Parts: sequence; structure tokens; C-alpha cells
Amino acid sequence: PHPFDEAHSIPSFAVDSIRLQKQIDELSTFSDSPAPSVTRILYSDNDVMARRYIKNLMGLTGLSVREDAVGNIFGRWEGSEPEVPAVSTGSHIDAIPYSGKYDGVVGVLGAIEAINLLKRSGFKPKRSLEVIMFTSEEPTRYGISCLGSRLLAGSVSLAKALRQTVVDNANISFLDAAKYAGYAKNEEFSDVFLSKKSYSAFVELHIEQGPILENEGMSIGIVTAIAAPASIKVDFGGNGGHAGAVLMPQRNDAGLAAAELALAVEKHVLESGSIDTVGTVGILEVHPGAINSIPSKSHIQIDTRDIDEKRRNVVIERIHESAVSISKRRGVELLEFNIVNQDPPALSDEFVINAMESATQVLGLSNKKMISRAYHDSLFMARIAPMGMIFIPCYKGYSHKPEEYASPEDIAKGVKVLALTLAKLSSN
Ligand code: HGY
Ligand code: MN
Ligand code: MN
Ligand code: MN
Repeated sequence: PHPFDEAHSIPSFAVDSIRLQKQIDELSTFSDSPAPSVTRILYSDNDVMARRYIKNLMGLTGLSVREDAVGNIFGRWEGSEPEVPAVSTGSHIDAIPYSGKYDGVVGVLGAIEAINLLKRSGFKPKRSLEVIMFTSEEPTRYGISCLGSRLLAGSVSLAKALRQTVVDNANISFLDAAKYAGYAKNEEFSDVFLSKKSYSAFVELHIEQGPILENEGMSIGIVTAIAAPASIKVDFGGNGGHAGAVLMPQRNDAGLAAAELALAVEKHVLESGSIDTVGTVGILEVHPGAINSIPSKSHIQIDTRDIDEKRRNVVIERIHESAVSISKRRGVELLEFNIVNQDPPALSDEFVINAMESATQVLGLSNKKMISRAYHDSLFMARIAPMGMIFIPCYKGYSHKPEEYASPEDIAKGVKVLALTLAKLSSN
């Protein structure tokens, strides 16, 4: 029998759910917003304390811990053949404002528990196993999604931008923020890049962030592909002025231009011809933001995605055309139309899918193949290693809000599938 069978038949092949839930609850206290919400922004004090918490848990699990220049954290369990490519797993712990305590966290704390479970069951990996906590999966502070995993996957343009131009809206540069948190010592981000042979596989455990598994009563989602995300920043400029004294024909209201573009985003998405195309204007700011002052500037950020890359790119072109025509018609200046990222989708690797599927069968868990509409660090890890994702159900599919919830039982099932998948992938 191969270790895959041995591991799960040992009675100790059980998840310590009490301890894992305690860790999820403790980690959620490192937050800039009051419970039950979680806000944990890149390199903030709470982010730094949460990172220490994770490094401590990795140490207690017997993993050797290293961090790279931007704070991707790696916990390694040396295998019997340490020179062959390792198997890795992981996710993120940063949290967008007023969100929940499971997004990303389940895939970091759950991965550490999966290692503990394999150790308790006497499993010995041939390939080393690495748990990764990725820096800044969320775009909150610098508008760059999956910043840590993008770098690991070798983004030269990002490595350059982080050193030179990236600042947050408090005008703090990425470099200064990274140094504040104890990173970026030698200011060289290209040594974060991983070689394509670093890992033989990468697997991420994550809550579904959608209602399908719960609605269909399925325990596990086996992700076959991750949708193609894109984000755009747009600024309009007008003359502003007195809300009473400037008559309507004399106005070029930057706020109304932004509002019209937001509705145009919805229109172009709905006209794409597919339910799989989505578009969101999650940020819409007007300046100066006074009730009796005509907005002289507006700033909007657009998130649009699709599982079909070409269809998504058509939507981006139409949004750009609308921005130009709105600015002409309203006499407003289009100060910036910046496509921050326009990423391709990623496909999961067949061999990894089979390993996850056989793990669910061995455990007798219902499972469903599905697409991830949310993006994840897996989207970029897929560029340097065969990738797979394991989904667990979450309450009503809620995510990116405090009502986000996954039960200890569902989390335990996900951790066991992850543990068995890691056992199989690190034995071959
Ligand atoms: O937005 C996303 O898809 C991810 O949850 N950050
Ligand atoms: Mn077998
Ligand atoms: Mn998220
Ligand atoms: Mn996430």
C-alpha cells in the first residue's frame, strides 16, 4: 500500500478542530475593525502581529520558517529527499476592510493543521512539504491583487514598480511600508522570484465564497479553473465650483461622469452575452466631497472578471470607449484610465485534480468539480507549478463581509482532503 492509504486508516487521522477554531478566532483579533468584522491591511501593526502569530504556529509545528523580501512566509517540513522539488500549500491572511475571518485564513491555519495531522499519523514525506502564507493577496492598500504570489511567479514589472512608483493613498511608498514591517532590507524584489522547478505541485484550501456547495449539499469543491480578473482605475477632472451659483449648462461635473461610467460598466457586463461576466465599482470617490461643491475630481476603481478571457477583454475595451465618450459629452477631462491588471485565467493540473478527487473518495466525501470565480494566489502559483484548489462550503456563500462563516466540521473535511492530497503528492 502507498502512504496515501496508510495515512487515513490510522485512527489519529483526525483534525484537532477545537484548537484550529481557537486559532481562527485568535487570529481574527488582529484587526483594525471591531469584531465580528476583520480588517487586516498589508504591513499594518495588526498585519505584523498576525504574521508573528503564524510564524509561531509554524515553529510549534516543527516547520523551518523563512521569509522573503516582501514577507511571503514559508514553513518547510524537510522530506527524505530534500533535493527534489517540494510540494507546497498555502493561502493569505490579509483581510479587506470590514470582512470576515475565514477568507484565506482557512488555507493557512488549515494547512498547518494538515501538517500536524500527517505528523500525528506517522506519515513521512519523500518530497519536502512547504506551507506558504502569501503577502497581500487583497488589493486593498496598493491596488495590486496577489502581490506576493505575482512576485513569486516572476513579475519583473511588479518588482520594478514596487521599488520605484507604488504608493498608497496616504502617499506611503511600498518600500517604506515594507521596511516598517521589517522587510525589503536590500530593496531588491527580483530575488523573490521562484524558479519553475521549486515545487512539483501547489494546492490551496479555501472557502468557496459562493453558495453552490452549500445549496447542493456537497462537502468539497474541486476547482478546475480560476476566472480571469482585471482591475481599472479611472480619474475624471472638471472645473468644480459653487453648487448654487454655477448654472447647469456651465457645469462639467466630474462626479456625474463617474456615476455614468459606473452604470456603463454594468451595461457592458450585462451585454457580454454570458452570466459568467461580472463587473463591480467598489470604489467611487468625489473631490472635494462637500454637499455644496460641484465635484472637480472623481476617482473610481472597476473590478471585472470572466471565465472567458476574450469576453472580459471586450468588456474592458467598451468601458474604455464609454469613459472617453462620457468625458467628451460632459466636457470633463479623462485624467487617467489605468488598467492595473488584466490577468489570464488559470487551469488546475490534471494530476493534482486526481489526487484531490481520490482523497475525497478515500474519505467518502461528496465532491463537485467547479470553477473559482474569486481569484486566489493559486492563479499565479499555477504559472510556476501544477496547481489545485480545494473548496469548502461557506454560509450562504457569504464572503468579504463579517457574516462570512464556515463550520468546524466543514473546515475539518477540507483539512483532511488537503492532508491526504499532500500525502499523495509528496510520496510520488
Ligand atoms: O477578490 C477576490 O477574488 C479575492 O477574494 N481577493
Ligand atoms: Mn491506494
Ligand atoms: Mn478575498
Ligand atoms: Mn481569499
